[in-house]
Amino acid sequence: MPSSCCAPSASRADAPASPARPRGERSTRGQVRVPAGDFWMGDSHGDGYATDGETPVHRVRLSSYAIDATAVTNAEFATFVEATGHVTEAERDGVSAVFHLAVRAAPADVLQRAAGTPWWLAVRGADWRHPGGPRSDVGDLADHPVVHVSWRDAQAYASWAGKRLPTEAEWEHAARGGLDRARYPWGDELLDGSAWRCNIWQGDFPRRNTLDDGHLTTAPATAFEPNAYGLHNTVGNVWEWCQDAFRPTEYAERARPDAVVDPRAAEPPGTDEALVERVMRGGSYLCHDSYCNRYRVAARSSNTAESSSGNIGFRCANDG
Ligand SMILES: [Ca+2]
Ligand SMILES: [Ca+2]
Ligand SMILES: [Cu+2]
Repeated sequence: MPSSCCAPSASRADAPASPARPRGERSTRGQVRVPAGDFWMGDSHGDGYATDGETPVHRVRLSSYAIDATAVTNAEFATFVEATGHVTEAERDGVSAVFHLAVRAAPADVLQRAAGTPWWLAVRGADWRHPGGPRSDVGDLADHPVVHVSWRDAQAYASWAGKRLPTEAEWEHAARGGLDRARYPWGDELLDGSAWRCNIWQGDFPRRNTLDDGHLTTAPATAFEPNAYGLHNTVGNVWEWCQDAFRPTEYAERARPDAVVDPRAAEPPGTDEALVERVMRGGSYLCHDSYCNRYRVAARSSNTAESSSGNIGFRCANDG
């Protein structure tokens, strides 16, 4: 199943939605402003997986908006948790998905392998404070993106912070940084010169990582050069939740001669909120040509709103 190849879905016990909390006062701290404009959304290169729905390429017009320059970090998420007492879905459920080479847990805490993706292990006690499992912590990772957060956790953070999640169109427009129809935030070539420009996988997936880019799992949120809009690590590092519900047919239904204005996916009616497939963008430290080339600005993936794993995080946006 393409949507689970980079990050498995959780099947959590019935859990109540997070308690409603007062919304924080609007804040654009850490955000860059993206001016109103048009761009071509989707895969102009024929690189994508057909089932992901990266085509047809279509013209999109966006109002101006603001978006975080980096993914939300562990330090930022810790401030939120201190202020609100928020308990993430992974903490409440007591389990989250960890890449096999990143597991730091007693054997008894390694519960199962994900079907079809045996490099994903369900680890008891893996959560945002313990990204590899109970024998790990975020002590040295304050400036790394927070992971093991579900879409619903991301919503709770954004609301508290006076922000919101980006729409899928906003995410892609910002990640492109004005380079129309390019593959990556810096152009069309993965490597220009010898230095890596993003944190993905080098070597033989999933066993041997040569660490050419310096990172087996997450890199600091500001690692690597930002794009022309000032955004770091849109592609690679961690997948990033977007606001929209995911449908592979979304672009096909939008395509029309004139630009689509401020698109957002319709909310699916009558579905359990926890099980709605939500868009994730940008790929992660596990992406590799041989397995999943979703480290491109056009690439799309999804997971259910309750899911979490060691390679999914988020950044926030704002109107205006
Ligand atoms: Ca890497
Ligand atoms: Ca990313
Ligand atoms: Cu991938």
